[in-house]
Amino acid sequence: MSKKLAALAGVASAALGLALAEFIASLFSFFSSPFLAVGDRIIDNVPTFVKNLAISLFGMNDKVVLLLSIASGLIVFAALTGIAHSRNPMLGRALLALFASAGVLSTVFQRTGPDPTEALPTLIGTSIVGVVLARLEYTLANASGTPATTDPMMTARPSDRRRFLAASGLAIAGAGALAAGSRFITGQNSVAAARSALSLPTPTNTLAPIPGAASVDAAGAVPFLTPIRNNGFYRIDINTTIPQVPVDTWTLKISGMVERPLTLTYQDLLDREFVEADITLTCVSNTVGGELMGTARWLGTRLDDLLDEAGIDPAATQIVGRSVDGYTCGFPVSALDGRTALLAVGMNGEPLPQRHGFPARLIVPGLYGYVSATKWLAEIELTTFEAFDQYWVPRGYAAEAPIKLQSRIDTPKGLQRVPAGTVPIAGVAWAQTIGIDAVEVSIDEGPWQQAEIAEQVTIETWRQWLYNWNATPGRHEIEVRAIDQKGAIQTPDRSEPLPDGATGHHTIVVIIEES
Ligand SMILES: Nc1nc2c(c(=O)[nH]1)N[C@H]1C(S)=C(S)[C@@H](COP(=O)(O)O)O[C@H]1N2
Ligand SMILES: [Mo]
Repeated sequence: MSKKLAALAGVASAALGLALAEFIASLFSFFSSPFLAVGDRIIDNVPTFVKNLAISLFGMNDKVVLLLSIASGLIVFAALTGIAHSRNPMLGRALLALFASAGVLSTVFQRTGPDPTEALPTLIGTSIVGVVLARLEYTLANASGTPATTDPMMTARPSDRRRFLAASGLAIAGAGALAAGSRFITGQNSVAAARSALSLPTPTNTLAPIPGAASVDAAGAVPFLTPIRNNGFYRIDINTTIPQVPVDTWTLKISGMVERPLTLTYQDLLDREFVEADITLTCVSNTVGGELMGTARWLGTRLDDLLDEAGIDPAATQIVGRSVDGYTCGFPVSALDGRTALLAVGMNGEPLPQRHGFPARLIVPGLYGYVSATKWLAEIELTTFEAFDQYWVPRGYAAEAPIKLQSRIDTPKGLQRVPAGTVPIAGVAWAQTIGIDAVEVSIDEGPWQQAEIAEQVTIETWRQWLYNWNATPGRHEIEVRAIDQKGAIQTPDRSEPLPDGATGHHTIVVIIEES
């Protein structure tokens, strides 16, 4: 049988089977999408250096790249299965079984624990692949009345070949229709609708708008509050798609080493006292000069008050946040030292966006997101560091991770060409919970010069800085460092984000041209 036609039979049958499995999964909320589950299992099991490489190559498009790679891998695998099946049906079936087991294992073994019923969509889909593949290849091989191993292209009557192509086309069209159907069903997103209908509680401390004096006057400086729109605020999590959490059935458990375990509904939560706070959130994967950070005006209820009501057992050392996506964060009880640790429901004046953890998440100033900022929060468990390792700990990251003293140059950009004269160099510096005292700039490894620093909004946010440089033509190096309010000077020693955050000075090269 022609290799090309056998490959087509493989791809057409796999498309139909996979689309059917996805369609069934979309119909019933207790099934997860097999395709996305494979992505999730890859994310969980990929070595940490590969994850970091993916972030540095593709940034926040890493998930799209992952899903496209899985899709292309599937097409190649389906084509090979079609060819194998036409030569040796047993081999074809073995490959199909391999295909099925990837889907079954990925869906059954979710982060939240194994669930055998999850295998169903994949098993139904794979059976369809098997039947359709055999049927298509039979049409071709049998049309000529010759054994399956000879090439029907040589002997098949044109009408048989046409029948085969029509059947394959039909299978692909059917796959398209099913895929569109499941997209439509998952697109009927009632969570998004419920979110936009919510009205947020009024805080007891309505904050004034960010004062103009908190920002520096330089084109290219970042806005003090990071806009959420157009994915302006970074998103990092372990999910291929954004978890959908309906507010009407959402509850938050407070469990473990507490005197009074609590369960709160969303309404119970809204009935609490709320505060607004400006807090800068930072990802441990942020490289020196990187953009995996942002500042928002969060609306939340204080975590220390809430846990006081539950009554923390004095022997507890770790606060673990558990999420509906199976993710876990963990940070020391001692971090509740008066800083504005929040159970947040609002961000920049709107309900938490779904990608940032709707309906509720944790925000703890001064701790990297991975240990503290649990999105789509489901449970807060009091435990010890001996008893529990959060998600990233077995993957090589530190169990405790305060945000390191850092600074970043936002303008000019590295390798930018700028006319000679006064060039504003500006950026941000941060030492959440301590505060920034000074920022210094060095040109071409010359002496450290004081930058102007903008007003400090709170010690839980970044602080903007500006240095007006009298630039002369040539290639120049600009380096920045920060000094915190305890007098610590930012270290020049370079270290990678793994295991507890990058260090080193942000240094860029610019080309100054004759003006
Ligand atoms: N449920 C859940 N929460 C999570 C994560 C996750 O993968 N799942 N990632 C954490 C990490 S590593 C960071 S840096 C922050 C990022 O929050 P953002 O996406 O809102 O910027 O969320 C944290 N909370
Ligand atoms: Mo992170």
